[in-house]
Amino acid sequence: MPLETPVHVANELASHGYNAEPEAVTLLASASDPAGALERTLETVPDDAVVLTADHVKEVVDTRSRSGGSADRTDPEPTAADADAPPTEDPSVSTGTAANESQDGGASAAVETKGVGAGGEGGRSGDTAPSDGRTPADPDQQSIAIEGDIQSTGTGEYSDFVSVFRDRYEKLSKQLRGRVNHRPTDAIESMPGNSEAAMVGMVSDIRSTASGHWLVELEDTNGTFPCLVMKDRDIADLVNELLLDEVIAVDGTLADDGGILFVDSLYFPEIPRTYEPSTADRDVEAALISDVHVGSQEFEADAWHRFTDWLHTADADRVEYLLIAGDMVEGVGVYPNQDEELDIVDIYEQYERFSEYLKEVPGDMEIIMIPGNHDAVRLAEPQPAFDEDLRDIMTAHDARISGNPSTVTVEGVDVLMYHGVSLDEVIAELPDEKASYDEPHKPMYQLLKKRHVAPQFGGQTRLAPEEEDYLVMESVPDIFHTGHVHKLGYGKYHNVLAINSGCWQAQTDFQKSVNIDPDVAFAPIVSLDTLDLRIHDFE
Ligand code: D5M
Ligand code: FE
Ligand code: ZN
Repeated sequence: MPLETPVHVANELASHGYNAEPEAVTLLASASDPAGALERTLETVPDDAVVLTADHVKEVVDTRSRSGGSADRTDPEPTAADADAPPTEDPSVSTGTAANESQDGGASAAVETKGVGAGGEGGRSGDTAPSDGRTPADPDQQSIAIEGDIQSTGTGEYSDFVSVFRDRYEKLSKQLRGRVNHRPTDAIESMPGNSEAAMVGMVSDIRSTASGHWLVELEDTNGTFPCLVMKDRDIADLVNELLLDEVIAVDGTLADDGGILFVDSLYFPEIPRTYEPSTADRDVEAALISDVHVGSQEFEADAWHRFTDWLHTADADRVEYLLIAGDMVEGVGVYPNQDEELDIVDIYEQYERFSEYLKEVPGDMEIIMIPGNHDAVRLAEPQPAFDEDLRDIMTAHDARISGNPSTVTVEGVDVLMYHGVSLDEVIAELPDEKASYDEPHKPMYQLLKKRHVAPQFGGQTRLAPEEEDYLVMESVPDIFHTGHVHKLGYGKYHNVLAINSGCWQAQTDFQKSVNIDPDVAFAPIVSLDTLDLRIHDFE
């Protein structure tokens, strides 16, 4: 059996009696020789291990020898490797509302007060419709602007790869130029040995040397130059965070013969620490969800009903926006053997059903949605918005539809919505303390720091070469909203609120085989005037 897909790897491991961490599976599947890697891992894993961990795999597979080392994090300014900023319990994020707040508290408060609401348009049909405690929103006060509905011009030819890389380099080097006195590679090549030099470049290779130092090759529009990060320097810890194809800046001193740069400082494009997010002018909230997976046998319809019932209560009066970050439906043929777990096998019928579920959302709420990897749009990112056929199916609630990623400005607050496929890769590549499934906001911090939603080309995440690199974060978002990994996590990175919403799909067989324990039926609700969060659990 070929082993290149994670599901094959997971099955193979299961047949040897192993459960595996998702990260271990991803690492094995992305190894150059997955079958060999798996065999070697099984040979070396201790006999008493029940769960195969990413560390087991890393011992055998060449993951650029990022053994992770938990060296101190003394971060040189201003590179600020603080993807370890306060996680979930950050008081400025969670406003003291316990994670299990009122799943039915709201519903039971749904006394028949001003029974107007969205009724006919958005109310649930049938006799289960909740009595509407909700005061309808005033459309004159609402505002939304959306950027991200790209028109693909890429043809997949070599020249497109050149343009997309050039554009990435241009956009990100602009952000880094202020940090260092950049010299192009050909100028550095002609500088005498021992000179001080700095450059902005795209990471084209990362290797460890025989003596344990790091050789990072940087590429600019002229060529490449080798940069050496000594293992005993504080900045060596930052090498753990590097991904191929991201753009960074370095400065340091050239070797005696001028052929290599000894790095003193390393800079990421970064979110400025002093960033002050914009907020709305009034007390209004947005619910941020993703990964609904309608059509899957594991879609949690009851939890969805509890959520939409709650939206009709007075407790949700201020919730005027619903953002859905991809994977509306389960799709078909997304993963091998997926059909065994489908409740609805026809993709259009899945969207029809999804559209029915959307009707339960109060009609005065604005809905904004982007596609994910299970949706019926091209898989390669940037993903275009749903096409006309799908829009026609989903007209019921008049939702706004855009591409993945998109920046949605809701009452002045810029929300960067991205489904999140690259999170799997960031989690697989980086040490646990910097990115893990249990704390999905941390890999989001990494993307913010790199100012790019999917830095690595040619890996797990499929990227489409376009004339421009639409995946660069040219401006700083106020809120970064992703999904995909089916885990709830949130925190602030340099004042930007990062939220990974959970999902509405219970654990699938695949997820069971790789120990993914999804966070099901949570609705993070963010106040747009304070950026405070309350989390509702509808499980
Ligand atoms: O992704 C949900 C999460 O589970 C995400 O972290 C990918 C992972 N996943 C789920 N099924 C698979 C298979 N079959 N192979 C690899 N990774 C998988 P979602 O996009 O909802 O499927
Ligand atoms: Fe999903
Ligand atoms: Zn997904």
